Amino acid sequence: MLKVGVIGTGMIGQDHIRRMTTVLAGVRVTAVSDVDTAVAASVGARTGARVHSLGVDLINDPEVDAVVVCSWGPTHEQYVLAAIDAGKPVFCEKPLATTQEACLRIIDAEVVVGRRLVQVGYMRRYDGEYRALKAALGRGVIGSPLMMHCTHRNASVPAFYEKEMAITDTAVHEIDMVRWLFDDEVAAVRVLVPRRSRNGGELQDPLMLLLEMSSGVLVDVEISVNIRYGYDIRGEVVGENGTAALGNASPVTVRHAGTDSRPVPADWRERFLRAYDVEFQEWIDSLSAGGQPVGPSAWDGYAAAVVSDAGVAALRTGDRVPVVLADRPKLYAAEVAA
Ligand code: NAD
Ligand code: ISE
Repeated sequence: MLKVGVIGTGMIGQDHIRRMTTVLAGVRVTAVSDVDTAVAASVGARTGARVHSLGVDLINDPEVDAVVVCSWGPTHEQYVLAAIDAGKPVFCEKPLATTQEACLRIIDAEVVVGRRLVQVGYMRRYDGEYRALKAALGRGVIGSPLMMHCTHRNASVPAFYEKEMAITDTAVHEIDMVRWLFDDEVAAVRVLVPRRSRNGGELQDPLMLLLEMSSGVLVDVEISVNIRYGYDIRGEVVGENGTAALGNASPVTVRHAGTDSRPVPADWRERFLRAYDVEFQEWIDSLSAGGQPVGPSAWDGYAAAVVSDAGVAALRTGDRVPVVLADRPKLYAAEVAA
């Protein structure tokens, strides 16, 4: 039984605690921590996990074999580095850290240890529809991919959400996904800004991100974070001989009074429910078998951060910004996008 401690008991922290407590096998949440001590205490009371007021005490708790970091992005680096220092595997929600320099510090620490301890929460790699899309591309029937159209719509975002977060917090999922889907790196980024939605206040909402892959594939990503009607994720690859798109499967279609309608998920918890389950079960199984995590690595977290930094620069300047990655350490050399 893998004993897990969770730092950050907000929305996704509580959702991951729920799945590790009531859905998944071979895992027990033994400790929780949050700067909001009241919320941590209530989660502890509900689950029986012990409560630490400091995240670092949770990491060093002998009843914690592995750490899950679900606090705000700017706090990730300190906890991931402390877990590496303690020699404990750490699953860190995206983004790995909020700057590429911080991601490089994490990579350096992991390289010194000489084995993988870090996995980053890019869960789209575990989603049935994205996996089917990758398999369809692998079969080659649509020929070489030429372009991809992506849509990332949130019904709303929290009050603390800032302009750049459309790229660093939201589109970062597409940034990771296309690296994995095409087994390729992003070479350059552009951002186009359409007329603003009145639902978005001071945000530049929506916006359009253009990613140029090294192969020449061009990816456009619409990011709308106040679309109101629900959470809508789409993707379609255009190849030489055809197209392949996410199925957007819906559990039900209702025809009534001259309309044909399907429910739209409310948020990421509903849309990616199964993907998070598979992501965590695979992580738990790999650690329980005594191995290293095999999901998105610190290198993937770093690469996504470099592209997202380029996206923020493109948003500020209107320029096409090239992406330049550091040399990939040997520790991550054998990685194939699984
Ligand atoms: P949230 O605001 O609901 O929860 C974050 C929690 O972290 C809060 O309870 C806050 O008190 C706590 N916290 C802040 N600073 C802390 C610190 N120094 N130490 C310990 N706890 C601290 O936010 P959320 O929506 O749950 O997002 C948390 C993280 O998960 C973010 O990095 C976000 O990008 C990521 N996330 C990922 C997905 C996904 O689809 N993979 C979805 C949502 C959020
Ligand atoms: C949130 O942090 C997520 O990761 C969601 O998947 C994304 O859709 C949302 O825009 C982010 O704020």
